[in-house]
Amino acid sequence: MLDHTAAADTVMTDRLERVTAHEHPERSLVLIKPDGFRRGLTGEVVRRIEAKGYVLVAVTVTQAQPEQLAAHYAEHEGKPFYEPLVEFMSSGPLAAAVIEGHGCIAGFRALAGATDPTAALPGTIRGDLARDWGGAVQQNIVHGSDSPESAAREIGIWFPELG
Ligand code: DAT
Ligand code: MG
Repeated sequence: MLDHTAAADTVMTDRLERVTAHEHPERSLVLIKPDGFRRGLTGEVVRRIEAKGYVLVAVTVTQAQPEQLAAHYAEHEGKPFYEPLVEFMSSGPLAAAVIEGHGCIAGFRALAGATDPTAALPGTIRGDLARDWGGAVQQNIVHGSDSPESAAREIGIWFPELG
């Protein structure tokens, strides 16, 4: 015989889990780097994010501060491209955004394409919109968080009010 109380509990649990899952979908930190911002590609990047189905939680235009870049790129300190990278990221305004949606961390990295714009496949942001200019650092239009831990850390750097 069906236990109506247990059945109702199960339905309620499923509903709560669904509600909870939708209330806390994954978030990622996206930067439209100074090359992308300068070239007027912010809208094109946001268009691709929205066309994919991810939702903008926050977006702002800002001049990156040295402390923000030191924190953001701490993992690359000491690498040959680190100083050129910080200089490039300081070379003009950038747009920072928090996007939301299940799987959006990996999903945006797929939209962005490979780090090296020469290798990035056509159809990706970097493949379609970026190229190698022969400099010490690759200018590749966008940054996207690479893990949930990075996303939480990076959102705290660029949007302390959301961290
Ligand atoms: P990604 O931005 O794809 O996560 P990353 O975190 O390894 O790549 O490096 C940060 C940025 O530094 C990258 O977007 C472009 C630049 N960069 C990385 N590796 C480089 C290299 N070998 N030569 C020149 N620039 C590089
Ligand atoms: Mg990275």
